[in-house]
Amino acid sequence: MKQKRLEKIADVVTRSASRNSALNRLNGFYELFEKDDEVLIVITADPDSLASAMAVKRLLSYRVGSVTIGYPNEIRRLNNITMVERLKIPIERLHTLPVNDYSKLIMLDSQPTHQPCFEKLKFDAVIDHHPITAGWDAKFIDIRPEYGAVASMMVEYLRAANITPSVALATALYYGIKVDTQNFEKKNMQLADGISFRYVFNIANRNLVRKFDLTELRRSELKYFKIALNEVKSSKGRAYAHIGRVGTPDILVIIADFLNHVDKFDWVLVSGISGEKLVVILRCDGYRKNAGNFARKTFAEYGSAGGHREAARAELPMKNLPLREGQDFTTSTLMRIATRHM
Ligand SMILES: [Mn+2]
Repeated sequence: MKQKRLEKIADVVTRSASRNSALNRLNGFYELFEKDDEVLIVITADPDSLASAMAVKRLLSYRVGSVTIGYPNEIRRLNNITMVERLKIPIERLHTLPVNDYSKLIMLDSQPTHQPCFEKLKFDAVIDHHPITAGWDAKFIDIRPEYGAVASMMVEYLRAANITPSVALATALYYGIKVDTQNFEKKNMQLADGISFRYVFNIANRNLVRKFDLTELRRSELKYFKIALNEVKSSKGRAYAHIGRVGTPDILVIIADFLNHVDKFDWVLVSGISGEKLVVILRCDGYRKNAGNFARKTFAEYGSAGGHREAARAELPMKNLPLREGQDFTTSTLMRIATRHM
C-alpha cells in the first residue's frame, strides 16, 4: 500500500501525492527565513540525515545569518564516523547547544515525536520520509514516506534552486541514498530515488564512498576474528561461533557476514555477550530458508528474536537462558540451543 504524504506549504496542507512542484516546495521553504536568522538543523546522525543537513546548509547559505547542525545521538558506527571526518561535516552534540537562542529550527529525516528530546522543541520546518506521526505541527512540512531517502528529496530541492552540489555534498547525498535504500534493494526505493541518485552519481567521489563502506572495523576488534576463527564449529551446513563478551554487538554482525562468505556454510550463527544480554546474529542464503522464522522458533522463548529471510537477530537476557548454575555459555551451548527443535 502506498503511504500518504503530508505537505504543508504556506499554510496549505495536502495529504495525497501532491501536485506541488519541486520549485513550489523550495519557495515555500525559503519563505520561512530572513537574512538575520540563526538556524539550527536537528538530526539523528546517520548518512541520510547528515547528507540532508549538508544540503539544507547549502540551500540556506547567503540567505540566513548562520546554520548549525545538532544531533543528540552518539555516532558509533565507524562507517558514519569516517563519513563525518572525511567530508569534514560540521556537526555538534545537541545538548551542548543553546537551543532556545536559535531563531529557526529545522528537523530532517525524523519527526518531533521520534525522540523525547525533540518533543520540547518547536520546529519551523520538518522534512522527512518516515511514516507520518501525529501530535505535532510546523510551519513547513514535507513528508514523503514513499521515498527511500530524504537525500533524494534534497537533490530535488537543490536542482530546483539551480545549485550544483560540490563534490563533498554530492558524495554525502550519494552515500545517504545508497545506505537508506540498502543499495537499492529495499522496497521503499522508487523511481525518484533513482533519478536523484543518477544525478549525484556524476559528481560524487565514489572512491570516498567505498572508503565509508569499507571502514567498519576498529583495529582493537581484530581480536574477535581470532576468537571466531578458533571457535567456529560446523555441523550439517551450519556454522556456530560464540565470541564471548564484546564491546558492541556490531562486531558480531561483521563476523557473521564474514563467515557467510564461506562455502558450504548454509547457515551462520554468531553469538556474544553485550551487557546483560546474549546477542545472536543469524545469516543464511535465504533460499528455501528463513532466518527470521528460525530465530523466532528457536530463541523467542528466551527474549526478543526476529528478522528477515537472510538475516535475523536475537537478544536474550542471560538470566533467561537454560544454563546450569555457574555454567559458562560456549559455542557448544549455542549449538545445543539452536538444534534442540530439530
Ligand atoms: Mn532516512
